[in-house]
Amino acid sequence: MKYSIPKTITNIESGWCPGCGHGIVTRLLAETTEELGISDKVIIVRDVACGSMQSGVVTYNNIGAAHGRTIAVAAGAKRIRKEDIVIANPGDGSAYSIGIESTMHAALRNENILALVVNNSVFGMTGGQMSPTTLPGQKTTSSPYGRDTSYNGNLLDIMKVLNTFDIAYLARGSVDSPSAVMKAKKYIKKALMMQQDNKGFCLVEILSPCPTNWGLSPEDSLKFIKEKQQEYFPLGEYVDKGGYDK
Ligand SMILES: Cc1ncc(C[n+]2csc(CCOP(=O)(O)OP(=O)(O)O)c2C)c(N)n1
Ligand code: SF4
Repeated sequence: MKYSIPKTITNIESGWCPGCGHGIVTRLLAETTEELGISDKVIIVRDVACGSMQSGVVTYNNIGAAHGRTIAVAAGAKRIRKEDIVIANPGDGSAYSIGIESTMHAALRNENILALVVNNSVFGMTGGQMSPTTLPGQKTTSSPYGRDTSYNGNLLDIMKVLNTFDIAYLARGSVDSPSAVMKAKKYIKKALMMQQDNKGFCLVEILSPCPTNWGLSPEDSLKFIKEKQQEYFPLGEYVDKGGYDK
């Protein structure tokens, strides 16, 4: 286990709320790119949502994309800078709501990028509205009586959709416990190795707490992920064309 701070992490205070998962995902990414020796080659594409508060916290080259367009912008950046490692870092609202067509078409084109999606089951930045991954019965600011699937529609499990596509890697991790965090790191690392080997499109989704908009303490938010979110969004690897485990 590594305790030293990755060189790409600065000492600037982040804007994330206490207990937010965005910081954990950023830390995992920083550790992983350092271990692979690729930190200087990373271009990260951030959404205007809570992921944008990564700005200043890590020293990667970065592009700020319009809401929902991180994956499309990352695909474009990779096409012109093939030697670089390009990572889109949207939230679930960005990747599965306004940006769902960018996600689907980047996957259909098997673009050689990593989409690292932080799934907190709400639109975090704008005040906790219902997103495509809000759980049935989950109360949000736009579903105050709980998500009613007969009225609001069913939730979207991207693993069920993309596992039929010809892509390189598809996995879902979580940050609800130390062991889950280590597994999530393994998924991110594998996806980045695949990009280095030009295998194609990789999507890694991380179940992540948003204590502020869930109205829960940081500790109870982790329980919510384990007991509720994972019931609808099972963890694991769904597509793996890397062959690195053999
Ligand atoms: C074109 C456009 N539509 C809507 C918005 C408002 N907006 C900003 S962030 C956001 C949702 C953020 O949710 P998510 O992508 O899940 O990220 P999170 O903040 O939860 O990490 C919305 C609707 C915007 N900035 N631009
Ligand atoms: S609103 Fe939620 S996602 Fe955004 S920084 Fe706070 S805890 Fe994180």
